Amino acid sequence: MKLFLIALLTGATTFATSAIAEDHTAAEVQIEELSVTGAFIRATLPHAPVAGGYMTITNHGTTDDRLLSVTAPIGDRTDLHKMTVENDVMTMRALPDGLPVPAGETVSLQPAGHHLMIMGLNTQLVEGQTYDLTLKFENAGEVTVPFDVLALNARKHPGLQETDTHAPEK
Ligand SMILES: [Cu+2]
Repeated sequence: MKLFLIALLTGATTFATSAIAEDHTAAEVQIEELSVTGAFIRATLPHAPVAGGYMTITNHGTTDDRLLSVTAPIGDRTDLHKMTVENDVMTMRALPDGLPVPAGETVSLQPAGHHLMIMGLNTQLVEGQTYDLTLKFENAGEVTVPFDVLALNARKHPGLQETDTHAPEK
């Protein structure tokens, strides 16, 4: 049974790698002193109720900022989530006060770390699509960011050159 599962996972990985071989360029969006890069949402199976969103936010300024909320046209609401491991079990918690983006720092939202969770998804997300999500920051204000839909198991945007990420890899 375990071998079967590994075979399945390996197959899925191979599929994803070939699927993203086509050239995706990660958009970089600037707002005030912030830049947002590598934004993507994972594709979903039909009728999936939720989808995960990921991106990297860099604060080039000298003032701390905070991602307060996100709105997406494809769901009822979008939550900011934090992934934590408790007793070897991964759990997700909402970040009711938003996500801090301290001055001079880069914050990565990525699988197994902080992420956006689009709830009440109203459409199936298919690789190759792009959706505009609106991010609202405490200081920088509102900005619209294009999120590319990548493979179901995508771990990062292939157009993102950044190698330094802070969230734990699990
Ligand atoms: Cu979540």
